[in-house]
Amino acid sequence: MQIQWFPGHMNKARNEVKAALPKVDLLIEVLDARIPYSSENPMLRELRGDKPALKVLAKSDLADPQLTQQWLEWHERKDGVKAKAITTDNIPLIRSIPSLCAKMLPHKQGEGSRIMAMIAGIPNVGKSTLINALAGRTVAKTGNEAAVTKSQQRINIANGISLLDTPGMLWPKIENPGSGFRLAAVGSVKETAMEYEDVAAPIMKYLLKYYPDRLVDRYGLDDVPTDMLEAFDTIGAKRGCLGKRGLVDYERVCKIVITELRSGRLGPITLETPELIETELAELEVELAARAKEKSERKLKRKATFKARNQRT
Ligand SMILES: Nc1nc2c(ncn2[C@@H]2O[C@H](COP(=O)(O)OP(=O)(O)O)[C@@H](O)[C@H]2O)c(=O)[nH]1
Ligand SMILES: [Mg+2]
Repeated sequence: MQIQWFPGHMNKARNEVKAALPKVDLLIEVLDARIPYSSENPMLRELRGDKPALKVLAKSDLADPQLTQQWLEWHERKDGVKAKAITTDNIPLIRSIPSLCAKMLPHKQGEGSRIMAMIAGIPNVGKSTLINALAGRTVAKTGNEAAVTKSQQRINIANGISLLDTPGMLWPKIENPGSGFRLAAVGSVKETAMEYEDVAAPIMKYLLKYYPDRLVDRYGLDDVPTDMLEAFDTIGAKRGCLGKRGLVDYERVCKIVITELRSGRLGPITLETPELIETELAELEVELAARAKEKSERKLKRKATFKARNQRT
């Protein structure tokens, strides 16, 4: 499954974030705690330069607490920035963010000086919800991503911190195919750009490996299914997803599993582990190298053909 992102959109998003950065002292990058690697924007580190940053793993109520801890450590180690898990309905946790930001910029503390912060992240990670939670009132529209508001109001939050009311919009990871289906599974890809079956099949394989008991509990199964197909067949039958001739309607059962996963009804689940990502990245490197080799061989062949043809004339 490949996410379609157009270079024009990506450039526009990058330019908007770039334009806002000079006014900003600190960047808060929001990630989805269920996919703490795949919801990261590959470009942001380069864009922010030396500017202090805080990574926030939002929706941690939907994620596996043990893996959230591992991912926080992973991000802090990799980027040398502070990382924090939040859920937007936990007010004390939200209140700790401004004081954390203030501590990151000690030289900016003092009378009259304010710290300007900007929230950035890919669609659907919880940026607007976080802005509203920090502001203590509704200033940003949540849910469906609206067109970028041009206003960019400053909102005073706490501890001498001001926040831009419009989040920086970024695009998701597009090279790693594994990231693609996980982004779709949590709802960061438009429904029209995905097929439930393409998303649910690899997700089911992951669930069978990492969370088999949750499947057994949720769907009242007698045993852990031996493979992905058996899982959909059994769950489909249990949920009455039978089509013609009593065969399981895979589209329907796939949609049920993805919907229940998204809403947290399968329990708190994280869809990637640091080890899994390391493996995928190593595989991706091999594939990209193979693609590059193929491309350069094609180029050489074309040159040789051109040369041979034109020597004869
Ligand atoms: N369970 C849960 N849902 C959240 C949390 N934060 C945001 N959401 C939901 O995630 C969806 C997307 O949030 P939104 O703030 O619009 O994301 P944005 O596109 O990054 O601005 C909304 O339905 C929110 O209600 C959270 O901490 N926990
Ligand atoms: Mg939003």
